Amino acid sequence: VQAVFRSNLSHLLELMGSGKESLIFMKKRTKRLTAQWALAAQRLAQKLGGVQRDQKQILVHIGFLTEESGDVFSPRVLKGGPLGEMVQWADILAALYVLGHGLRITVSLKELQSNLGVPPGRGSCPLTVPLPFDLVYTDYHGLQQMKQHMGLSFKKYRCRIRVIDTFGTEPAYNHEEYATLHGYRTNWGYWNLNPKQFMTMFPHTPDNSFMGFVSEELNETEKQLIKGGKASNMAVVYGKEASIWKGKEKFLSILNKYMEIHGTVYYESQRPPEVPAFVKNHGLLPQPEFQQLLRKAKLFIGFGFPYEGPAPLEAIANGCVFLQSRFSPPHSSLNHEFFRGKPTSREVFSQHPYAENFIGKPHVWTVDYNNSEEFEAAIKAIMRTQVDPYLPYEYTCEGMLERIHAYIQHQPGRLPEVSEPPPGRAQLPSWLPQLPRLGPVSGGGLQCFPAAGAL
Ligand code: U2F
Repeated sequence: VQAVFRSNLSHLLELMGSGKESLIFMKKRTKRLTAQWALAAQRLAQKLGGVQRDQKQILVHIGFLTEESGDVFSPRVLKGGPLGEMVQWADILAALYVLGHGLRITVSLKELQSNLGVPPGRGSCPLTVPLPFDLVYTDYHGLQQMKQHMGLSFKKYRCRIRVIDTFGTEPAYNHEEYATLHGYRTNWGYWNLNPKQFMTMFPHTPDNSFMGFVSEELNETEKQLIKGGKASNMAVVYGKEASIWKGKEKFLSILNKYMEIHGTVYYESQRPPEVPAFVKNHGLLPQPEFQQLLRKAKLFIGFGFPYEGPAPLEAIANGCVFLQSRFSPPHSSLNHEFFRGKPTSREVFSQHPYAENFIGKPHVWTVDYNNSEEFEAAIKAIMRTQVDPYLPYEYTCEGMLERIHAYIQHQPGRLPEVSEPPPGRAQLPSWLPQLPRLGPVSGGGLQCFPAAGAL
């Protein structure tokens, strides 16, 4: 069966189910981006000409949303908790659907079992049951659940699985024997998958694959309108959880000398004590209202956390300059609590290495926040700088569709298992759309992606 591009997403919205706050967030996003996806599908169809695409049967099992894994995210959707993962899953679903593949979506163990053909209540299935899917997209939680409940089928079919893995998994941590011998075993496991089966949020290593997400796109009229409507002295702080603001009074008071500071920090009844009185706090905003705020602002400023989220790309796409701190020494699982136990020792040289390395000035300024003069000089220079809204192609709907199409078409459904860790850093396959680099590479540059062989 041939895959046919789809531009009506209402059936996808039904497939996504309902109830959880996280699903509601994702569905609203998908609905809002429908026109953008449809246009991208048209463009990609034109680009591909009449190329034949097989329709794949795909299961998407979002493990972190299942009750069985604790579902810690859904209750925090309206409280400033992480939304980056939900942004990404919503976009993955949309892309697969728009590309015309057959989709099943599961967010509970029960649904997973019934789709896998595992008898419910049986725990692990002792037999090899044929897997009715060509591809399965899941996360680390889902992987664990599949291993527990698929019995012998898991080993047989694990080459069809793709793991959505924000920060990536380095080969040394993936390869069981190597991990065991060299101290790279983590709680997330040593799954002996092909490292290409792990798909990251940003393109930071060719060892894994790059999945990404999309940002809302502007047309020329909107771009002009935004440029005209910018308040040159308006700053929005990156951080919807109050803890991110803790200990940042010094920077906030310097910034306050020049700009009107806005925040979108979640609060229950009172202003969180971490947010100074001179800040205009809007509370956590629905995504479209957050975009509107970014459209008016000149500066989006990060204080070091969260790492590698979608918001800076949205800010840059809406014509903001993103100012962030350089990390020296770099942060990694060896020295920072957040990364501890993650299956990677990649060193992160700033809050958002992708923004630093792939976008750079004039859109992105990475400075040493410990140096108040450098910090203050950057703010002054940014206020004088004119920037256009900018969205890298790989984060447009067309870019994401093209990439996922390329993976499905060219990456074999059955990725061979690894027998030993690859000797060095993998090369990007030639069929993958290449990523252009803008701005100068500063700081750690690509050195922050150490070669697997160097470990
Ligand atoms: C990242 O997760 P976060 O959710 O903290 O990432 P953000 O970049 O802050 O933003 C996610 C979305 O939240 C939206 C905004 C972004 O698309 O439009 N938003 C909103 O709806 N309302 C608001 O008031 C403010 C923002 C990352 F994505 C995860 O992978 C990491 O686990 C996490 C921790 O490093 O950081």
